[in-house]
Amino acid sequence: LVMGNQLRDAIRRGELELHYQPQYRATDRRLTGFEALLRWNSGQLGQVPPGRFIPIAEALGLMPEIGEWVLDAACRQLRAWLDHGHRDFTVAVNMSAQQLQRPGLAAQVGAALQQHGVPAAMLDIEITESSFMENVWRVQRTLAELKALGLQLSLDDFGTGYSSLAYLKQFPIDKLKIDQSFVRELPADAADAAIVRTIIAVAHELHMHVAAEGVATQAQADFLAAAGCDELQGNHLGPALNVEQAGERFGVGR
Ligand code: G
Ligand code: G
Ligand code: MN
Ligand code: NA
Repeated sequence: LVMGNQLRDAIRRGELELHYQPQYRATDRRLTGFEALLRWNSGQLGQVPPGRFIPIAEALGLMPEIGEWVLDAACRQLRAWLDHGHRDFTVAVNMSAQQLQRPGLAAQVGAALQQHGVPAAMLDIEITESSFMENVWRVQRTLAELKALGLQLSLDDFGTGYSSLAYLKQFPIDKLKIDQSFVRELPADAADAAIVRTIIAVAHELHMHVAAEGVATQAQADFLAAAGCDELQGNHLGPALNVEQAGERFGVGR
């Protein structure tokens, strides 16, 4: 497998990079943080999207090492922005179901925060509903350990997996991220509008924040803000940016 062999050396060759998609408070469009998104610029294969290489990395058992690289890179960048005097923002890191199955994840996250001198509350970990499908007891313990560090937990792609409202009761989730498939046809599609309003209501009733992703138009942003969605993320507000471009987003209100 060409991709597997290339992927094995990607870290050593410095081919991995994090890009940062800005997240904004819906009411006043203040920057609240960034989602870190992994990019692989392969010398042999060119740009490979994470949707293609992460499943292969998982199959080959390379994800623990790549995940550790992501965590370290995100915490290092958080520290760099803190050192530039930026305050009151978070960086969100995606964790696959497989990563959450590994014992010792919370200790690893705690060590990365400590090594870079980053307050835990500035780190947001995005998990998906698929994480709850296997070894639910282990995942529950890992999430409790992560929460005990003081970081934030977000449930990504919400509504697309095998959603059960029981999960929201069972796990210490701080934020629901409405999947972009429910945002795409807003505001025209009545079913999507109803689903989005309902997710917002459930989240707020359970004292969670709610974010929408894939916000691609002004009309979508306006609908979501009016519906009470707390945060907006998407190409209308800003695509995933390289580190320099992301840094320019601080203090630039929209
Ligand atoms: O940026 P974008 O289309 O390319 O991301 C596609 C998917 O890859 C997203 O669902 C995102 O959560 C996932 N992804 C991006 N970066 C990471 C990462 O560092 N770790 C994991 N596990 N998933 C990631
Ligand atoms: O973690 P996850 O599934 O949520 O990754 C988010 C993905 O969505 C990233 O790959 C990001 O580039 C992509 N994305 C962000 N905003 C938009 C948008 O407005 N439209 C579309 N089509 N994709 C988006
Ligand atoms: Mn995500
Ligand atoms: Na998502």
